[in-house]
Amino acid sequence: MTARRYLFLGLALALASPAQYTSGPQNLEARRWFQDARFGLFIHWGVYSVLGDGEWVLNNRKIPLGDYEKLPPQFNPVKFDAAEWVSLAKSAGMRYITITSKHHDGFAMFDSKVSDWDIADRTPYKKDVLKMLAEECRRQGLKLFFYHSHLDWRHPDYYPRGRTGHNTGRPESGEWYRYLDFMDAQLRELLTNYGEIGGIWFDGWWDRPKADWRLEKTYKLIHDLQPAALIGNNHHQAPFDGEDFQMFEKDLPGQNTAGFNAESKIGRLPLETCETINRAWGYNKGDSRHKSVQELIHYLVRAAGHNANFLLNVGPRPDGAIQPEFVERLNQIGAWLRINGDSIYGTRQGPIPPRDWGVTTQKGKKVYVHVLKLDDDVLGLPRLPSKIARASLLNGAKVDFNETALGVLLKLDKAARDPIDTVVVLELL
Ligand code: FHN
Repeated sequence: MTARRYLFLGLALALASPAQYTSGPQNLEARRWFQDARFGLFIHWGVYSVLGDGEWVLNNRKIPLGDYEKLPPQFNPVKFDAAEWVSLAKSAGMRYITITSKHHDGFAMFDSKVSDWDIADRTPYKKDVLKMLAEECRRQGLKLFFYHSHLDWRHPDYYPRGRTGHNTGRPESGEWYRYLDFMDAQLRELLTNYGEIGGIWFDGWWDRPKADWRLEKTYKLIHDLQPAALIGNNHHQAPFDGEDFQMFEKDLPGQNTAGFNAESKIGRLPLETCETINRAWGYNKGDSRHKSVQELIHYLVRAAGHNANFLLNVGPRPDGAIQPEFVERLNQIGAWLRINGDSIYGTRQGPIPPRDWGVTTQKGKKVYVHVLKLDDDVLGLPRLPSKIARASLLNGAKVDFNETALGVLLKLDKAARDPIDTVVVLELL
């Protein structure tokens, strides 16, 4: 083949296959930070909270848009205090917050200039809550991520319709690419007007899995504006090109008890799993099935043992208060983390894969064995990658162990065990 032909072939191949995304040093650093952080606060908040029936109420109750538009005038969160929310997350031991900038109802919780369907233009409160949160997060040293819904039940150009949002009374017409332009314009606002953002947490792709979402263009826009911003997309699939982390909804990576993750293949990106305290994401006044502190700590520990962050949700009330059942639980998790945090923050999955009795995490030469349930006074482990120099509890108390060619036995008397999580530190040689 002549040199000209090679050149031609090369050009044709380059045009046929779009360039793969390679994350730069700032982004890689942000990914490391993200993995070290391990624990974040998810906040689902919007005008739906006025009805106190979760964030899907527009779709579930088949509310005509004309009626739904009566909610923003009733949304006046005078008790919202950004400093209090961020302090609460901090005292829970969380290192970042992910809040809904726009959920499926399309309502922007920020002052958007490309729409008036937003908190500043439609509510008596008028203030941009995301701006206040962004400033407060910076002040208190937490990162802020925005949850942004691809799916939109109100925008006229979200057409053809997907699986949901059919009963809101929109005309059966619309210009799909005009909708995507609108979404990109709002994302540009979020990545321009709120300082350094941790990243964007997309959701709703699954509403139209076959559609051309133009993700490459949207992801490029985000990374061009803020190269360190991490993109995750709750599409329930293996990660797509251009994404920086992968999330699992209501399940640990690799599991599918909630039914969202049948197609979620674990990729090679940092992982996150999200869960609710009761059963609802957005405020639900009738839902009092709150998980116990122990259940929530176990979720955090098991997530770390699966190499994943835990993003724990609250759905604040329409007046801006976070209900006491949530506050109590968050504070108690924080108290636990102040004692046990070394075995969670900055760790990665340990050498023993997750087991029924618990999980392992690891930082350098320290392996943390999290014993969450044990019937006997002895725990048997398979052989570790190197010999154990010392075994102790996190408070320094010595743990007897026996290392043989077959594996390791840890002596864990009931009296010495912690009812929530007995953390044994194995220092490897
Ligand atoms: O439909 C949403 C739901 O309201 C909520 O935001 C959760 C959070 O993971 N995700 C979606 C369902 O996959």
